[in-house]
Amino acid sequence: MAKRAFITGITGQDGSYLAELLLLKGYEVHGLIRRASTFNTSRIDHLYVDPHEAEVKLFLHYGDMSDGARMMGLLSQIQPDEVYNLAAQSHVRVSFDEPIHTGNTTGIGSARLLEAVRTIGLGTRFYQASSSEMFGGTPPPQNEETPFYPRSPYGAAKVYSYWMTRNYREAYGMYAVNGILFNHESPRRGATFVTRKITRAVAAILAGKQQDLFLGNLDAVRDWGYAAEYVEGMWRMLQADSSDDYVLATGRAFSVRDFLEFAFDHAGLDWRRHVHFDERYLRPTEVDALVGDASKAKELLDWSASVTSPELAGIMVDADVAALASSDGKWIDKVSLNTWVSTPAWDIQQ
Ligand code: NAP
Ligand code: F7E
Repeated sequence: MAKRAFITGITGQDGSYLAELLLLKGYEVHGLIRRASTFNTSRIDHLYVDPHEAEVKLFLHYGDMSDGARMMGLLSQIQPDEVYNLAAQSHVRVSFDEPIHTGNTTGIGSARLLEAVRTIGLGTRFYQASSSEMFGGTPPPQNEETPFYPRSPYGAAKVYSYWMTRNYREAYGMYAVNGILFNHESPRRGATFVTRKITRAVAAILAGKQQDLFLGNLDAVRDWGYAAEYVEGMWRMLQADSSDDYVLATGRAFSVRDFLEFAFDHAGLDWRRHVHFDERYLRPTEVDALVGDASKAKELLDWSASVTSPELAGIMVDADVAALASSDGKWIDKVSLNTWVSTPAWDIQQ
């Protein structure tokens, strides 16, 4: 019998890579998607199979992290072996604008799902997408023993989900793990996270569609890995003999300025001629430095990251240049030019 997995956040960056990985491993994959007035499945459209032509292994279900009754109903119906909770309002800057919504989805949403898993009582294994943002103000290197000091509503919501996951493990003996993942990026990264904002700008500047890129704090230090490698780590956490919490990271530290250098250099451009400061991209409280120590995952899961930030910047620039070229330059017209460059047309700070 094929294993059955349920993924929340399947339309996101990580959800799309995880769905690919699990399908390759022979799983039947079920994903939760939000009903939207526009299509939000572009990252998983390539996995669609026409049920008239082949056996379907990927099923999508409407639902929302704010709707616990729906989760209960879905899990009773699907009866998954593994649940991956990846859904979240995942943008740190946006969480300052929407703290209550972020708490409801990124925080209490996990509790709704844990409660549904506990109630169906089938021994389902549970993965929680915890984040290095939980460490926030605690200086690096950070590992599983590092104290939390969240510096945003997003970080605080993730700390709540982390402890709920541990509590369900300890109170009810559930197989429930926290993957504490440091920043991981890819050509599928959301366009308003700093790495993708930079690599898309590089492609647009090369194509002569854009001249300026507006950014906030260039001194922030992050440990950027490649998302496609991190989903393998998630899966391994659910295959271990017992449940535990693990950090996934590259262990390498780079600033936003360094990433700019890698991305612009890769395209033969000088970032200093294009990048400008805009205070609207600063956060009320910043996380200065996140650098992970993933030695526990190496030792117990045999997982380690092989792609580091300089290489990742190249992968992302190449993908954005190719995407722009393959759409014959028309992509820039899909939305107003201002939404693609760094100055939003409306006053949303991201
Ligand atoms: P992402 O691209 O922003 O994807 C988030 C997913 O959550 C999307 O599928 C989104 O659906 C869904 N979602 C948001 N609100 C929802 C709601 N109320 N109900 C149902 N679904 C909802 O995030 P990601 O980068 O793939 O990250 C995956 C998870 O890992 C997130 O929980 C994130 O917080 C966490 N994390 C990420 C990183 C990182 O560096 N990427 C690091 C540590 C932890 P739509 O497509 O409809 O918006
Ligand atoms: O910011 C600085 C910004 O938004 C990185 C999420 O996946 O990783 C992500 O959170 C740094 C910050 O990611 C701009 O101030 C400068 O210091 O790409 P980001 P993040 O906040 O680290 C963690 C691990 C998660 O869990 C989250 O879900 O870059 N920065 N200028 C900027 N950031 C943005 N977005 N835009 C700028 O213009």
